[in-house]
Parts: sequence; C-alpha cells; structure tokens
Amino acid sequence: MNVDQALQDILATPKNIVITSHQKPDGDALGSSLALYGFLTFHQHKVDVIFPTDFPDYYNWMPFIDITQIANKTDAQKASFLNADLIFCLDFNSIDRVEEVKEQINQSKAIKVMLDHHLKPQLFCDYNYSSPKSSSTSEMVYDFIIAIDRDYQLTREVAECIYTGILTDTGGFQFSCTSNATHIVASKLLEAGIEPDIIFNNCYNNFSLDRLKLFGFCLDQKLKIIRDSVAYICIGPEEKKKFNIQEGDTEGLVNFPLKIDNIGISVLFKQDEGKIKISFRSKHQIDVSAIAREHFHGGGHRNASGGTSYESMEKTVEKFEKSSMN
Ligand SMILES: [Mn+2]
Repeated sequence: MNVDQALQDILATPKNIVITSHQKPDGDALGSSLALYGFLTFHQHKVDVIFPTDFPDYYNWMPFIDITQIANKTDAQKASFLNADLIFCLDFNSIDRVEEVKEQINQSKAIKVMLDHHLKPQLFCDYNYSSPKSSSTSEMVYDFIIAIDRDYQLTREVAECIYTGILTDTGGFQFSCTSNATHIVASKLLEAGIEPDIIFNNCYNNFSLDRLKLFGFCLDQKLKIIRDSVAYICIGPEEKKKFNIQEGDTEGLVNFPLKIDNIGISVLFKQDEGKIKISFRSKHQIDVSAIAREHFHGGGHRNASGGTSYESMEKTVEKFEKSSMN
C-alpha cells in the first residue's frame, strides 16, 4: 500500500485521533479498528475508538475491547470528534453506514482517512484508501502499519485483532477474496504468536443453546428454495421471541443453504424495527452486490452483501424473487 507522504508526516508526531467503523460492527470492523488502535497508541497518539452501534457479546474477548465506546452523543464524545486531528473511517465507504456519528464526522475539522475494501467507494475522506481486492480492512491495516513503520514489531495483541478481521471476512480463508497476500499476512500474524485455534473457537464455536436451536429451526422450517438454485430464510418477530434472538445471533445462518450443491444464492430476511435487514451470499461468479445495490439500498462484495427493505416481508421477498431472475 502506498500511504501518502503528507499523511505519514502528520502521523510522525502525537495526534488526537478518533477511529470509527460501520454500524453493527463485525469481526473485521472490530479487528481493523482495534489493531490500528494498538499501533497508534504504541506511537503515543491519543486514540478514541467509537462505534455507531453496539457489537455482539462474543467479541468481548478481543484485545483492547474495553477501551471501545458506543456512540452516545455525550459532550465528552462530541469533544473527541471536534478536537480530533484525524478521524479514521474503517471498513465502510459511505457516510450513510455511520448514521449515529455522521453529524460529528461532518462537523469535525479533522483530517479524514478511509481504509476500506468494499466495492463502489464514495470518496468522502481527505485520504481514501480503497482496495476491493483486499480480503478485509484488517489486512489493509496490516499493509498500512508496515507502510508507515517498517520496523514496527507486531505485538501479539495487534496480530490477534488483524487475524480476527481476516478470519471472519474470509469465512475462515474460504471466500474468493482470500489471496496470496492474505496468507502471507496471516503467516506474519502467526509469527507474532497468535494461536489460530483459540481465535477460531472464539469467533465461531461460541453459540448459546438458543442460537443453535434457532439455526436448526430455520433450516428445518423456514428454508425456501426457488428455481432449484436460490435459497432464502425469513425471520420474523415470532422466531425472535421463541429463540430469544440477541444481536449477532443470526450471523452466519445465511451461509448454511450454500452447503447444498446446486444453491448459488442464499438470502436471509430479518424483520427489524420498521425495516427488513437483508444478507446476501453467493458462490462463484454470481454477483449479489448488484441486487443489493439496485433493489435494496445496499451493497458490499460480489459474494457477500447487505441491504434493507422498508416494505412488508411479503413484498420484499416478491421483489427479491423478481430481481434475482437473471
Ligand atoms: Mn470488512
């Protein structure tokens, strides 16, 4: 990665920095933010990590997780944004993904830096590092760190954060975004002393009994298959109540229908307050980001995207069935 010399010069002396990432932070949002936090605080910067909304409890084991803040519009937090010299925007490329801190970012005179790997970036920062070829923003943070400080000795904590982001965004090194470079970075992280089995268990083998039963129920009772190749699951208030669904509990469910040989697209529709949250997954060359972008106010990656619908569940599914025809 080529990091502009001007930005490197700015970072050469201690600064006030805010790091933020997208709503409902996932492993990559958390991993990239916390890795960058570890690196920047090592270089004596004063850093606040502020997420727009809360993250699932099963990430509570992550290094530095205790220093994170959730957006609350308190005076202290407003001051963090206003007094920041720099704001890092990680793992999102449109200001609409950070509704809860949008105003603070827009009002702040800080220099803004985007590090992101999603398609179709909106270049809303002063420095925009967009790399859709990278597996994850965490992999980009590794590149960023090395570009700025060749001699930096990767700590185990920072390595654990980067590995978490890479692991979760590649689905355990299985998605097409996993590259030669991804594995080289992973090898550096292993050299820094991370234990991959522990991180894997923390990220994936962490279900509550309710959550496992929810998965079983959805696959048994809610899975619909159309045209032999497209699968979808709808989750409404009933399931939410029955299985006591918590934030993050449906994470990963959308991947299961892809285990069927001839299924190329899998979608999860989840009723939220006043809207339906949609996750899209696909195999091979099938591009679900176009469906998400063109029909459901969303976007993302070719094989993994997200969107939102403000119509009823029935109408949303109908619209999806039509839009996925070609
Ligand atoms: Mn990501």
